[in-house]
Amino acid sequence: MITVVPTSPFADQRPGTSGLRKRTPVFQQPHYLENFVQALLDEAALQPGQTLVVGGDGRFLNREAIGTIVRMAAANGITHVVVGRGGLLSTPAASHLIRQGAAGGIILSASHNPGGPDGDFGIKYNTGNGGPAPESFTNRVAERAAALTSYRVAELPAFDLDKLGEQPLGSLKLEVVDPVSAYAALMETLFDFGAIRALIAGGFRVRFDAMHAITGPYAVEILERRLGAPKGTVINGTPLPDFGGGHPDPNLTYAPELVNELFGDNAPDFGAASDGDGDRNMILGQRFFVTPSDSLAVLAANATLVPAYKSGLAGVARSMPTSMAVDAVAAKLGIPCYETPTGWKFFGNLLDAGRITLCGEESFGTGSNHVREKDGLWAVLFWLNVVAVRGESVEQIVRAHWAEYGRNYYTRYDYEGVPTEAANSVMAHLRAQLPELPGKELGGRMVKAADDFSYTDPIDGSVSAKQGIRLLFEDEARIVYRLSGTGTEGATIRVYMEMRSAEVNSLRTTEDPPVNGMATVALTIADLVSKTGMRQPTVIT
Ligand code: G16
Repeated sequence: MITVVPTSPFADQRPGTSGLRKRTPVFQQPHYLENFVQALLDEAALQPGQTLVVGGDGRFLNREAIGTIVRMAAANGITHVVVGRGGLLSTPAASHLIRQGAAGGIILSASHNPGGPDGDFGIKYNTGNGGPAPESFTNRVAERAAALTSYRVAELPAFDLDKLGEQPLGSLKLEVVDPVSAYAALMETLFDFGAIRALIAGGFRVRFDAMHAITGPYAVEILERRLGAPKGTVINGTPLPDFGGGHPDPNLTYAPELVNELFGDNAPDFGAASDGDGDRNMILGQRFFVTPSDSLAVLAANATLVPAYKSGLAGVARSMPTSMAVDAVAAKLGIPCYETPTGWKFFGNLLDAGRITLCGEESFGTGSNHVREKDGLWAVLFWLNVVAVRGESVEQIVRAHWAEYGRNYYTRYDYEGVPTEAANSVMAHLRAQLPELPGKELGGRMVKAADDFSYTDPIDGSVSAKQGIRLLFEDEARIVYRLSGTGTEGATIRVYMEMRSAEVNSLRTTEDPPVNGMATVALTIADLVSKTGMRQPTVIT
């Protein structure tokens, strides 16, 4: 039986950088999730016979939300839903499953944001290419959600998300699949598992922190079972609804257990972590942190050492605020390097059109054309494959890279929980100064150009304006300001600073990088401290 439930729209159902992310209690309001799902399903308009993939990172509310989505899918005429067992699917694994012939997928996650009753929840739609729906789609979803008057939900026989196989539910076939096996098989086709296995068998010590998030089962299967790493290589490997109270964001601040071990005595050779939904990664060597921007550049430079990319890269892409380290690699390889706005969705068209093979972001995301999401474990395996072939440590590889391509120092200051008006006033103040900044000297550097980044997609011609304020200096240094599109409380101002240096090997990455000297200029121009009242950033990466 199908019920049409009358509802009224919520004022805040506009997806951000990556779907709709809100505090969990917001999603627990009556009709809140249902309204948004109805808007998604209306816009996706799946036809009978088409498949919808559904899964999430296992955070609080995941299972209940999936139950609701299955009932609403049935009521909206969808005849085949594929769900990961227990409702679990990492974001890259969901992308892969969608690409196996589904029309689209719904992914439940608030990524690296904490979960639980007081944490965050999120939902997004991926299209048939496996990638996050483009802005044109999410804008229409927002319009539909803002005008919604009812949603449809079906009464179904009981179903079991923990039972593998097909369950007929009237006109809907629910198929519960193992969340790991197809993804693990895909990884085996991309990388030289034999070489990595031999590296590990030879005593190379790996530690992977799954942060009690989705990648635990994937990492145990791939690193411990298929690659022979000792049991215990994966720590915090059981996904928990509240991530064990942690903040599943793989960086130097939020992965202290891993960081302490890798920077301590008797450190393993290689450390890595992934986030809530498994698409981000952090790479560490022994007492060595690889910045995400450098990681992208190193992987691009070494791609031909890996089976999947042995014939070379068609091109690379990075989001605008990501450091320009990969640009230097692209220039040397003679391949195009695209600069897109922040948001993985902007890489989709370039990947689909075959213009790029690898892409990445400063926000701990790296990926390739194997799926249409960034992929944490993929990046770990890529690094292990490169280490196995080169026979050098992580630090040696990065230092050799700097020596060859130059070094981009990079830092990001985040100001979280800023009142929206104050954040908007910072951006407006910057925008107002753009015409007069070129030609000015700031902190000993000459401003070459200043603009508000606008992107024209080279494939479909769509334009995304106001994607971040850029101050470009004559010596290739940059300061970038933008508002995050993933926060759930107030606004987050991000200030990105970058400079290139010939002093490539004089400093360890953990020492205060010279780029921090740019902060005074960045904050003064923005009048950030007086407008926000925040003397210090909340997070520095
Ligand atoms: C999402 C997007 C990324 C983006 C990141 C941060 O990642 O997919 O492209 O870089 O958010 O975005 P913002 O700076 O707007 O907060 P994730 O891992 O959170 O899904």
